[in-house]
Amino acid sequence: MAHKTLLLTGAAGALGRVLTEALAARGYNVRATDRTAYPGPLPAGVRFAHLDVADYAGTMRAAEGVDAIVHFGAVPVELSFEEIAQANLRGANHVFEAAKANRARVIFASSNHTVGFTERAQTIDEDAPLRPDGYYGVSKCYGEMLGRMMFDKHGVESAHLRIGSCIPKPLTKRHLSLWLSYPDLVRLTLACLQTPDLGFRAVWGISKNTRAFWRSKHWAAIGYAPEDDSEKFASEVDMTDTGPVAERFQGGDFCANGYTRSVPGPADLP
Ligand code: 15L
Repeated sequence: MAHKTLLLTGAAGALGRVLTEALAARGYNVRATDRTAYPGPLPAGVRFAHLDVADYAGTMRAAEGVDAIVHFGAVPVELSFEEIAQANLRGANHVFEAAKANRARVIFASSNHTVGFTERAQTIDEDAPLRPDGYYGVSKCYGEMLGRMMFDKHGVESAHLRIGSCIPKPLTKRHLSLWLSYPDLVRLTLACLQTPDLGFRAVWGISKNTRAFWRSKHWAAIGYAPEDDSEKFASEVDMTDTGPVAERFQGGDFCANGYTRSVPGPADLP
């Protein structure tokens, strides 16, 4: 099995737990880490250790001898720049330094908020311009640029999963376009671990949603074949939007959060 020994950061989070269980069940040797305790019993064969990725020495130690780092240990929402910088900028640096030292590949939890200020009416591929919708989105763009540099300069491979809304089922109109089911998250992560030549890629992280905002240039190449479609929940979701900014842009409420321009907004700039 390729890339068998894994360091998983953020293992105690919702997506981290899904991956801890799924990867261990498929025979990966998972070193699960987080800065908070793992809630509930650990899956058989998984070792858990406390790790804050803002700690350089701790991250280097935790990654000794691994084949891949599945990096989900980050602030997942908009917070102050200082809080985001500590976890998402420093943490990303430490993870990539550890990957470089161990010749490991990185599967990095990036986000739809790297392109949040893209209008919903547009269908884009992964080469569309970055349009982050806050410091959180900017931090994920930083992770992607760090991955680009680390590949060009040192040959460290990485996939940056631009995850949409990874929740058990879609709840809003926006989710219908951005939903990533838990089983598809696992399929996408496995594809990135198993593909022989990952190189550097930013990859959309959604299911095969009928109403997707995105089409992918990379899914076929890495062997990701999503199986779920949000459409089967369409009659159950809340179709009202939360305001003119949120409803106009793909990032939704993250775009509206702290927005000080007069509506409509940046798409009207020359
Ligand atoms: C994200 O990147 C966040 O981590 C998550 O909390 C959700 O807000 C998600 O995006 C989303 O846009 O639904």
